[in-house]
Amino acid sequence: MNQSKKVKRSLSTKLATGAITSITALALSAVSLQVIAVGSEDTIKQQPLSAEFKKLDINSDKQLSQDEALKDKDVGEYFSRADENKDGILTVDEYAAFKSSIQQKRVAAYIDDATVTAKVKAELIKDNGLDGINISVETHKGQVILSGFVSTGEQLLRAVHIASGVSGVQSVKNALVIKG
Ligand SMILES: [Ca+2]
Ligand SMILES: [Ca+2]
Repeated sequence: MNQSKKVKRSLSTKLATGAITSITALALSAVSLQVIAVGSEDTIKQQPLSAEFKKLDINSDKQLSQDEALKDKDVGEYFSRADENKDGILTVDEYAAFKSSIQQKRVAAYIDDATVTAKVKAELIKDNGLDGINISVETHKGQVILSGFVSTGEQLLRAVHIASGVSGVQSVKNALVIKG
């Protein structure tokens, strides 16, 4: 393994650890997250996950029964998906593979939402008809929420229209208020 790969691996290990405790802790810029996420594809057998596995494995038989797995919210809910060979128990490999795939999806979803927010903001700022208006943009799973004040109904419709046209936007919820 070359040096840059090693650095990436250790970064992505940290990322994986953060994703377990709180996804909101990943409030880094979308750009740096994207760089880290690229390296996270090969982090299946990292320390943090095997440590978690040990904690869950109450009877220390190196496998998780469905009851033991219940204590982990992700795996408890999707046990059969995590149990790849369908033998009713999870090995550390099955557990780690499932957990890391979930974490990667979360990171990817977070990056997507942050990117969509940035793109919508950029488009709104670019638009002359909305000049000087401060619109807040939030995105959750592709749903964009616009809030703040506009001067006219026309501006409101324009903002919603612009946001709807941004790639990655699933829907736009309007919470804009027309200043009377
Ligand atoms: Ca066990
Ligand atoms: Ca299994």
